[in-house]
Amino acid sequence: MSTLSLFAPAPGNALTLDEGLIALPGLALPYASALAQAVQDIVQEAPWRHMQVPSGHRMSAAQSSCGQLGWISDEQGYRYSPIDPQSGSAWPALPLVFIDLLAQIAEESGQGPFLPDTCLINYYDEQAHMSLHQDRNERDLQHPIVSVSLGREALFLWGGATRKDSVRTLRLRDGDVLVWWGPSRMNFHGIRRLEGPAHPLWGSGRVNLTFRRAG
Ligand code: MD3
Ligand code: FE
Repeated sequence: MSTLSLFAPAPGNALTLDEGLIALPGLALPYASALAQAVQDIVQEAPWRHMQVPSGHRMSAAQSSCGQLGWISDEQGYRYSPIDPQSGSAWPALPLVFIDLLAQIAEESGQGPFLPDTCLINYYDEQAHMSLHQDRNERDLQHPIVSVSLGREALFLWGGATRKDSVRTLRLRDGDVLVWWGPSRMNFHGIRRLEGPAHPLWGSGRVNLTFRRAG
């Protein structure tokens, strides 16, 4: 009897890095200027803010959201909300370039079409990081999460199913797309720091888009 591999071969430029983790290096590069314009438009409507976490600490990464829902954290806890508490109105819609990019990601990853209802946008400056955590506030944890890295490189921390598991590092570069599903979807992860030179569009910062189906 032979053991079947759980690592299904993915088409095109897709690399399978782990069980449930597909990388599409540089896939978003052709969209760079349209993505930068779209993020600029979103943060005009829903400005960057440093949210508090329930412990009372302030996040070092600045955040915004678009889509039907947006990510909120405060002393009350973590949740998704259809209203941006800062403006009292709905979040900006997902811009067309995000939808176009998602369609290409679906095609290149070999995953089915993915219909997110939110995109969380994180902004990291020189000082920002994101501690090791799991993402578990989405209603149905079976849906994949798609992340898109823009701007300066970052050292990504990628752990396992429990906090005790060993943590590996992965350098996330401008335009890199990762699709997290299955077991990888629940893995601990974080951002240690930014690295490398400034970026022509984003300067010394880094932006990360995470597309989620949260509701
Ligand atoms: C693995 N963001 O927003 S992107 C987050 O670069 C978050 O801003 C980081 O972790 C960032 O929650 C990491 C890669 C990523 C995003 C979401 C994941 C990896 C993930 C959700 C589940 C598992
Ligand atoms: Fe996360």
